[in-house]
Amino acid sequence: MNTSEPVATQSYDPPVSDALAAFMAQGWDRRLIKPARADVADFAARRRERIAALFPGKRLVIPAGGPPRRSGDQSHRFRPESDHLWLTGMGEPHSIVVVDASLPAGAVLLRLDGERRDTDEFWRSRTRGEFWNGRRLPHAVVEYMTGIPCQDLDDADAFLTSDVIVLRGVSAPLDRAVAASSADAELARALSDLRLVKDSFEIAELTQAIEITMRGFNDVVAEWSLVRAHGERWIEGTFERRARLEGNGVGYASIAAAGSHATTLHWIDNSGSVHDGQLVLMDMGVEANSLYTADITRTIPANGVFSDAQRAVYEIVERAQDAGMAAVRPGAKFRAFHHAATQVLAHGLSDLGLLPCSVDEALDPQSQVYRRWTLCGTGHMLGLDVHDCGSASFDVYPEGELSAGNVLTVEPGLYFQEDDLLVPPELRGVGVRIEDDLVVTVTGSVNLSAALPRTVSDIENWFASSRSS
Ligand SMILES: [Mn+2]
Repeated sequence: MNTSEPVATQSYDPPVSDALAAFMAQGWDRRLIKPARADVADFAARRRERIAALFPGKRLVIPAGGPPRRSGDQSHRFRPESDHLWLTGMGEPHSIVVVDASLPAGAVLLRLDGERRDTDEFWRSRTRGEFWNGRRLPHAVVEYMTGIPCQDLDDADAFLTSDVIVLRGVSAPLDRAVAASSADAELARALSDLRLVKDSFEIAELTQAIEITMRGFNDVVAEWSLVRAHGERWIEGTFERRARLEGNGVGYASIAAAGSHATTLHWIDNSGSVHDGQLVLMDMGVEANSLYTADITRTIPANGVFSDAQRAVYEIVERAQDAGMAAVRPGAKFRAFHHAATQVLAHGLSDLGLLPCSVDEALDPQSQVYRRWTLCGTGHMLGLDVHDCGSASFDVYPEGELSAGNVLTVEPGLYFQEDDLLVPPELRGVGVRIEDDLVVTVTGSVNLSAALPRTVSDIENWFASSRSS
């Protein structure tokens, strides 16, 4: 059935000849309508060239993964694997990027195309259907955005030849489809090694994530009377509202830890109340829409003023962080800032009369007894993942040297468990951590989160001014 009708020309329009009509009907290609090329596209292209150069003649396969199962038939919101995002600037569920210099554009993006209506998948599939999960971009649009040719995910087998190297542990179907190789771990390591040094796009995105995070902390302090009324849950909810408003969400599970909860390093229940006399430790970071995350910790008194004992502990940690941050510069060993900070912590613990031996004895690698109260390292790389580049070579990170473009946290802490008989009662259940995010520059470093109140007086003023306003 032909449902088309001749188009009536308005009487005042010029008549249309058959030749014009035929001429107008040819010579178009809708794919030439170019959406904006993503800002990250050129950076991602260079990243693909760099990883390809490390594996000459090889085919590298890096999946984005899919939404993780929560319970029953429910999934968590999808968040792509960082290596995939870093190489493509895209992060669609189930997508796979193949990097191979022998391919026409050096890479191909295997993905679910948009607008398919030739099967009933679009309205029936809970996992892939557009009517369940939202419209997908057509291949042509993604090609313009990324500069990477796109192919249907259903045609992936043609690209998964026998000797490919796969980023494992991200996509179970892909892991099953391709035999494991000893080179797989090398690929994960090489990607982490390359991601250690951030390009200008990444520094800008991290800076934005940190700025949003600082606004989130300010939101929490501005609502402190509600925190007092409702406890840790109000901290989590208030911060995460800011994270969703201006970013993708939080970059890791927020830690809102009042009183002795702060001595649990990863307290993420955030279900406790907040009482006068407690310190409240908040370790929270916004993940920007580009999926770069901040990671900041502040420890503040519930009633806005430090007690003498709390101030003594806090100022030890503050001095340790000062020493740590001062040791962050290009050419320094990665571990140097940790050693600088722990020196101060050990001296502080000695000054508090807690060490069972001299400071030198405690710092001896054969002893390290001060770690009863410091528990963990002093910082880590930061980027698309909060603990970034976790697969990097041991001799590059953590045994390597810092270089310009590294972004890392400096976060010393002291943690006195509530059942610790070796500390005086007034310190039991006190946990203090201070964490800022630094970028290594060619001459030293810049604290990107320096605008957030940090010293004892800054924090007490922060409270006083937020209450009066
Ligand atoms: Mn951290």
